[in-house]
Amino acid sequence: MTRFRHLRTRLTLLFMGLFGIALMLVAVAVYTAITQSARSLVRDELAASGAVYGQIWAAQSEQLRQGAAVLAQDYGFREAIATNDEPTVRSALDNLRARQQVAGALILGADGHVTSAGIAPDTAAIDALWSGLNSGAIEAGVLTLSGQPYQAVSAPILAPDLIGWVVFLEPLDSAQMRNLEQLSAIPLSASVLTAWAGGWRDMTGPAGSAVDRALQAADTGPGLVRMAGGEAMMLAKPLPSFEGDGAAVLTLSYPMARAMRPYDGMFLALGAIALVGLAILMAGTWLLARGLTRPITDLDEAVKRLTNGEHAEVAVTSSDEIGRLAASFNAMAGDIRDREARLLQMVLHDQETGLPNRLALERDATRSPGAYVLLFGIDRFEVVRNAIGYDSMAQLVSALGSRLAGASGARVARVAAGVLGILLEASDDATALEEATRLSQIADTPVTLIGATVDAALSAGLARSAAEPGDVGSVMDRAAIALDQARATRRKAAVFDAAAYGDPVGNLSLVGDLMSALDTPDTWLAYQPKYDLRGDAITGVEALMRWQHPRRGFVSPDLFITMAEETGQIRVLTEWTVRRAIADQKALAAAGHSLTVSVNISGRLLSDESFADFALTLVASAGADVCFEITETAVIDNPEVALAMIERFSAAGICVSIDDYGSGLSSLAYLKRIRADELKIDKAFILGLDDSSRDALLVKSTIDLAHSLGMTVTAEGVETPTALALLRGMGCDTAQGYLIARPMPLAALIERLEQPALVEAAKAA
Ligand code: G
Ligand code: G
Ligand code: MN
Repeated sequence: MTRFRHLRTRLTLLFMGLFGIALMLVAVAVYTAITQSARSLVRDELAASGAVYGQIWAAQSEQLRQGAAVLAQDYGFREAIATNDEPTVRSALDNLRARQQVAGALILGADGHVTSAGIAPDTAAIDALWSGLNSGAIEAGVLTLSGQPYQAVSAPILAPDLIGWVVFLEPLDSAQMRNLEQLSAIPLSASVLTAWAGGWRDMTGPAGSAVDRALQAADTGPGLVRMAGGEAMMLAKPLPSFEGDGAAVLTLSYPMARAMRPYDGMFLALGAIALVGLAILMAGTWLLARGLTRPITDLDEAVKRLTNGEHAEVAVTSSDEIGRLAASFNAMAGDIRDREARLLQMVLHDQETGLPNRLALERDATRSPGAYVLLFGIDRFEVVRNAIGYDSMAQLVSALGSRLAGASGARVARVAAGVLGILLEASDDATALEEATRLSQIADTPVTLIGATVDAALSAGLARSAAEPGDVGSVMDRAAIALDQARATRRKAAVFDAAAYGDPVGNLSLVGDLMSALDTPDTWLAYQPKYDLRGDAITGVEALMRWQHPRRGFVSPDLFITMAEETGQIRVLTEWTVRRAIADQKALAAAGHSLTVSVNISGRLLSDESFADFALTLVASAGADVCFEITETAVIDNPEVALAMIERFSAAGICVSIDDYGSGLSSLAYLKRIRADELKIDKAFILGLDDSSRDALLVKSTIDLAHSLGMTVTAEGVETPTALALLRGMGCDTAQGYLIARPMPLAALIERLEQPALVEAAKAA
């Protein structure tokens, strides 16, 4: 049944099947009743005809017997027989035969002599006749002459002793049978059969055995037999015969097909009525089933629509189970719709402020590709939040949001904790930037929260919604980067600058490349000599890492050091540097130059105690003379730990240097607490020494300050003799810069150290 996809088809087929079965039963019953009645009709008719024939046979026998008796008692005839007067006998026989209209007559003498008229009896027939009559077993019966059955009737001739018999014979031929057939109301066929070679003369095959079967059933009347032409009703009546018992039989038969013929029309009509009924039933059931299943079909389709996320409701047309199901379905669909709406509301809104969220803004942005996404970042968000608390911060964000909404007329979304965003329609970057700047000044008036006022500042980042070829990330990402760019460059607003952003993904893979380039010829340390102004000699070198990328070429240390710091790989890199610097220092010593080697140590590493353990062990075991230049590029996370570590370096005899002094966040407090041996003044001040008396003043006072704190001073970026002379005059201890030498590979350094030219320019200054 699974093959039928529709309930109504199944119902229709079911009903049709049931009706068909009922129809079949009725048809079988009608057919059986009709056949039964037809059979009994035929049976009765055959039985009646059989009885009639019995009477006819008896009457005919009696008539013949009387005729024969008349002749047998005739005196002259008896005389003629007794005297063997053949001509007289014959003439008497002829006369009587003519008078009685008998087909044949014969005289059978007791001595076996035969005189016949009208027939020519054969010896077999004579033998049968004589033995029957002589034994007194039979007086009348069927006698076969040359294959033709005759009704034979005898009368004894007594003179006064038995001298012979008169026998009259009437053929049982087709004419006789036709007469008999005409006596019946139904067109039956009659025939007299005689035994022949174990069967019946002229009746072979199924017909013959049908006769045998009919004979067996003769006691109960006519019976059904199967004949060559189909089923027939047959009555078989044994006739007395001179050839012995059961040697002759009368059969009356009637084919049942003929008996049923009058009903053919009726059966046809019944069949037609059944077919029409079936068709009407089919149409009716289909209509009914469709009516019944329509609401179910509707429900089925509604469920499909609901599954596809469409609106789905079904008409409630009844109050029955299906009607209630439809009503429940509608209620359920409504609930689902409401829940979806609530979910959507939740998904698209910030729970804290109720403002639309990042996703909502993103969706708006994809719908208007010409617009700009404008993000406002609340400056120093965490700091302010820690100061005023989370609840107040949420209020502050809401307040700024409604101010922005009022000023821009746009829907304000909360994109991140400290970031609000709108969609801005603008013709070009310049107008967009102007509007962004105007809007970010919105926070200039303080916001009042629970009676107190809070100052907030906004920075803005802009990005066009439609991505341009080569743009990174989503528009939200680009706007967020633009916000970072604005903050980094201390602008109120900035449009996303792809060039300035660079290629962070590429940079990330760069770090991976760098890690695998360590200990290959692609990486090495370059050394820049440090010139001692008092002794006029090279006393040390600074190790500076170099990397020749197989595809990119020379990569600036500023880039890869920063990347390594930001991805956590700086430790591996620094360990490599320290190891290599110590090895190179050994090589230098072997060449006859004992120089202090300065290695740059990132401020980031000063929170990693295990790095200190590693470095101290390595330096101690090598007995190396190294100086650690602490670069302050990154914020030192934990000053306490950093200072303790610096103490450990000092205690282990490693010279500690404050690198790039003046460019970072160095404060007097920092100088006071750090236990350093050397201060390296940032090259920015030294490069400006020639033409800025202000820089000269700063350098001079820094040198004095460092000296008074017990530190030596190194000046970086010494490019001119003038600068060197000035530094010398200011009491600077060491100079480093292009004037003396650029950073160079180890081999070049060893070569240059042999040449007095290296220090000549510096000496002269
Ligand atoms: O060598 P260059 O001249 O371009 O140096 C750029 C920056 O890279 C300098 O500030 C220097 O401190 C830093 N630098 C060079 N090599 C190393 C190193 O091995 N480790 C650390 N931490 N910084 C280095
Ligand atoms: O570690 P530190 O930041 O001090 O690294 C020194 C940096 O200064 C290196 O990048 C080095 O190449 C660079 N440098 C060294 N001498 C000079 C110089 O005389 N002029 C300029 N412009 N840069 C220098
Ligand atoms: Mn340095």
